[in-house]
Amino acid sequence: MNSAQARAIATVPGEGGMPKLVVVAADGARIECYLHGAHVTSWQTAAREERLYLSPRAQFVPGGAIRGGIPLCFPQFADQGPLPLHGFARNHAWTPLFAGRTTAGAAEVRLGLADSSATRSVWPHPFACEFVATAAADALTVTLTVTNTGATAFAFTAALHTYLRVRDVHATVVEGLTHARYRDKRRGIDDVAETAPALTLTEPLDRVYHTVPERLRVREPDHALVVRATGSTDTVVWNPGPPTGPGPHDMPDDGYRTMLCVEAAIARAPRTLAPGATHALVQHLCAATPGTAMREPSPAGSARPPR
Ligand code: TA6
Repeated sequence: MNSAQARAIATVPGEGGMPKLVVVAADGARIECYLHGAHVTSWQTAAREERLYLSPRAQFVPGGAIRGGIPLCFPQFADQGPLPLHGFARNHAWTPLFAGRTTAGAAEVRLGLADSSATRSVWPHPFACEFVATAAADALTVTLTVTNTGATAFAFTAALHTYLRVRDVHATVVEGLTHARYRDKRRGIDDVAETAPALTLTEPLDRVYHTVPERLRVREPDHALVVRATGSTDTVVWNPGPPTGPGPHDMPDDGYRTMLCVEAAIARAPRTLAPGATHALVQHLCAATPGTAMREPSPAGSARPPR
């Protein structure tokens, strides 16, 4: 894409004057996505219900990370390597490739990031990433596609670090993890089997589940969300709980009460990509009625199937 085409994609000034894409589907579902980090900061269903948590103290500064929404972690998950926490993708400005409606009327944004002298100075690999977010009705699909554009293989870890908005995390449970094995980062234990029929969040939690079913359900008393992931090997469940000392500067002390991260990740073992190879990490979120059985989320009316 040339710069004239990039200019044709309309952005609006967001927080801190940073450009963002705002797209509304034919049915009213809505996505906001900053070019900075290709960071989705808001997803509203067609019923105009916001389903992502964005910290009221989130910082919008070049080079920084936005607290909430869907941070993209690439080419490193967390502190699993020499790069800054969660890699550099969330701290770079991405190029807008598309913002508008699909032929099916869904709201869609598409952005790209390729290696540059800045990325090569910390991670010496040619790559191309594409991020697509598509919303319609009660569903959102997000896809991070990574291609090795170089001549030698590289390995990476990654995550769609989704911050779900919940009414009260203490009244929220995650269903579907029973028997999955996990590493508990807070307790320093590894490869433990989940025994709870439903994971409660009455305490701070930081776990990487590595034998997970494709589908989970986040259930609240009057809300539910089905989360389905493909192309991931791990599911991260994180809630920091109340700060025990001075809290993070970009989140209120009680912010943990209304957020829960459920992340589609490649975390436990890096994924190796041969020259020319591509890998797609996909997360589908679908709002559901709490009492109903888990059902397959629709691919958010996307004109293209997730790759
Ligand atoms: O994905 C969970 C996690 O790795 C936690 O261990 C916690 O550190 C978190 O991410 C937050 O990362 P951030 O850099 O956004 O503060």
